[in-house]
Amino acid sequence: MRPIQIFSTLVALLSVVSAQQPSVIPRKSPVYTEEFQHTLPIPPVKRPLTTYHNKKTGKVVDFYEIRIKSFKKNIFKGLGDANFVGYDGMVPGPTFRVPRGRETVIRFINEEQNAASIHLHGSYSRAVFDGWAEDMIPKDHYKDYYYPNAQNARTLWYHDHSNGKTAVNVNSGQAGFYIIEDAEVEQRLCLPQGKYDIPLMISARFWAANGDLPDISAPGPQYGDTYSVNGQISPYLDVESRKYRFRILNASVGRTSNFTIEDGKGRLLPFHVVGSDAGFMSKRVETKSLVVAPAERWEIIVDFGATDEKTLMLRTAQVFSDQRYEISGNIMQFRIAKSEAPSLAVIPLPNKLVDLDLPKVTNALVTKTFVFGRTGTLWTINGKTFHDPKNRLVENVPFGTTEKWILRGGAGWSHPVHIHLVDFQIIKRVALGPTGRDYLTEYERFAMKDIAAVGSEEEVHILAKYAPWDGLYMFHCHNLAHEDDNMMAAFNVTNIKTMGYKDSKFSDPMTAEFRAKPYKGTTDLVEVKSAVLERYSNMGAYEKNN
Ligand SMILES: [Cu+2]
Repeated sequence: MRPIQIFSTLVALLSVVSAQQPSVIPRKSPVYTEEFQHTLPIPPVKRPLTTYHNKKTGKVVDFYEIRIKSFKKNIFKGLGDANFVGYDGMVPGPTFRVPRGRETVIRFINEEQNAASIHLHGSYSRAVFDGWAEDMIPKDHYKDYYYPNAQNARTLWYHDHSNGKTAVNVNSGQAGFYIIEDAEVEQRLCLPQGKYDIPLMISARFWAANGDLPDISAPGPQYGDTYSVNGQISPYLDVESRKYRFRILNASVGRTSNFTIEDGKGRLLPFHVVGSDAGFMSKRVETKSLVVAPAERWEIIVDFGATDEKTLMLRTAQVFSDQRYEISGNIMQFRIAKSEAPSLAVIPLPNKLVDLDLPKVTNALVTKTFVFGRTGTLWTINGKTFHDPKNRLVENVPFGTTEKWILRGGAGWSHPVHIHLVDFQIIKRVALGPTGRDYLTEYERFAMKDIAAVGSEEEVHILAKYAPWDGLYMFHCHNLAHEDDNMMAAFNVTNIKTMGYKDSKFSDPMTAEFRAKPYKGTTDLVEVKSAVLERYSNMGAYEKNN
């Protein structure tokens, strides 16, 4: 290598280091003085209020009701209470655990000033039930969301998706887990169940000096400097010396994390990644670190029987070019006690897990490129914004076809890109500059996804089949500050022959029949069962014949 080459290589290497290690910004939030003094909260499991059995189709529909309401909670000892708005007045909201194949109707009642829209992230819901940003529930109104739950077992989450206010509403607590379970598959894989299967909603937030949530409605970066897990800052969790299944969700407004599990001497405990956004992976992947971008879900198996340590720490490191604050990298402490059931810990995980439903390219492959960039003062997709109704529909996709989409980011920012309706396969990541990665992580290679982590100076290539319904859907950056300001667009899955819809009833998200209605103050469960659930379950929304 000639001296000039060595020099330029050195410059390139240094620029990678400096780009990945932006200067440290002082903390904005108060110091948390009760680290590892509070146990990890586990959100309660939501129970249905009534159930409808459809004699004609054999389908079962469970009915639930959730109220969006404000509540106060003290977060910082010695400071004032924080004002949250959460599902059923808690953060995270209650957890849904739904057996695969049982349909649900969930009535969301909004008691608050901010209008709400609810997206069940990870579900192929019809467009009218998908949480279209303008299909909002005003104060004292309700909307019934009808979900199919026919997809393979997976960890979904429900969260606010309202127009321009998603960051504020999610940050103030509007997020919860929704799990589709498949007992047969989970037993075959010998995965930890019951109290050994724990959802972890991890959020990085800012807090105001008075202990409240700050107003984050103004445009600008919102990376947060203080982590909470299931709503608790720096919790601890008592575990037994055996295997656990953790369903990790990054519910942060903007920050990507890189998780490790460390002992007191900085040694990393290896763990297995078994599930992703779209359920189980094709094989388990052993790793010592896990990058989780906003809205991504990764399921891991941690064997606390594989260490002699009494405590371990879930830690995070800085990733991408996210603004770097003085962050305590210590997120949660595990305190390990001898197992009550040591025999379970010795059952090995199978290497092969499930067959993925990979998109097949049967048509001449259409490739489309989307640039996630900056236009003037706005975040845009190919220069377009969601707030511009005339131009926000950027693609028509013929129903049932497979397309390759190239998601291209710029320098200095990361964009976790979410495409509604579909699961996709990430086939390639290209580095566009010195800060970009040119590889897929090992766990991305064996997973189906609904979030693609596009880092600084990266291009991510994905393959998806646009099915099983037609309709108008959103795709956007899931850094919610970018999404609100205005990095979101729409695509239209259409009938091949007419480029229109076979039936627009479920395909136009603003269809009047399904919009929010005034809430009278009580719900008549007899009427719900005899009329509402019967009507939904007979309207054919989820019959795969179009
Ligand atoms: Cu973004």
